[in-house]
Amino acid sequence: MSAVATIDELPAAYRQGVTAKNLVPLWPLMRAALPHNKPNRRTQPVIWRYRDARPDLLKAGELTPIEKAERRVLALANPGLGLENIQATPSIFIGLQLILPGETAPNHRHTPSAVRMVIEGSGGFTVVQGEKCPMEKGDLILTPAGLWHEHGHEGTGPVVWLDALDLPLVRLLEATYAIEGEPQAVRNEPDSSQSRYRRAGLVPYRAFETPRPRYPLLRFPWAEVREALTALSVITPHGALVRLAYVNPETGRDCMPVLGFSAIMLRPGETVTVPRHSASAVLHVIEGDGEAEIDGVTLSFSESDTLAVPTHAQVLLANRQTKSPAFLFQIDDAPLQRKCGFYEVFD
Ligand code: GTQ
Repeated sequence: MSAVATIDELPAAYRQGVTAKNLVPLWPLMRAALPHNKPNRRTQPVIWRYRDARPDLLKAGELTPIEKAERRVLALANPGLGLENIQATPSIFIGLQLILPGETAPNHRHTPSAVRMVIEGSGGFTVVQGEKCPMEKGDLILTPAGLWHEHGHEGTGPVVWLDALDLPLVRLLEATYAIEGEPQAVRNEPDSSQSRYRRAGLVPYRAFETPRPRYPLLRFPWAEVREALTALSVITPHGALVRLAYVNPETGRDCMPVLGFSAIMLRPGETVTVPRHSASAVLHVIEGDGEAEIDGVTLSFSESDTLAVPTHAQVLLANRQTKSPAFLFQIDDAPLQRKCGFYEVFD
């Protein structure tokens, strides 16, 4: 088809007439709304370096008491999307949260779903629906939509973690709200990763008709994920991606409705292509250093750095170290795109 008409081609009187009735001609906007072959993306490939953000986060600990912050968080905002919109990608909010010894981030629940990935410090914990989840470096904790959650810190020194929420999506739907609650009654038992779901392939016995819990496993300890990746790396051909998905152990499928999670291991000296897909993503460096090339933009990363990956982007990852592996954690909106029926993996 030839080029569509622009708005200027319409008589001024017609334009004013429709505008007064809250009507808008679609055809001049058609290409912006539905570009040919590939989406228009405002999301930029960017990196937030932890060494740069850390002093500002610790300073916030001095400037703002937890009582005045509710959650003491610095948002990682993608400049392409407007800083005030606090979006790392169109669907993903990312924050760095600081909690100091003895502090509590009060109990609440809300419509967005969240996860935490611990960056530094020891002795932090999150209580989700009465289940106390310890938080050590690299641990992933889920707080799905509607579940009560509060954070605390029983150790010494600062605890910092990465928050990932589907907040931008829920805001777009004009459906965000939170409810404050009294502190939860904590069950005196180990979290489900240490009790009900101790090993892959084994789940609590139940007759098959009974409903399965929707969110059976809320904590994925990093020590176990790291061990599983290392074992997988031994049998993975060179050039292929060593990667594990975090799933619901009762279904084997996505563990949350909107956001998906995976862990990638880069073997010493390895450079790999990540299969290109239609979802936007955030990469967080759990361990190691190297380079990411995202749509031709090269960004060198170190431990605890975080990167934004636009939809449809070409991603190349390289481990700079020749003796030690690197580990990255990926958050993406593939589960949402699958539900909407347009998720694609290319090549
Ligand atoms: O810890 O519950 O980064 O409610 C943003 C909103 C963290 C939380 C964030 C939140 C939380």
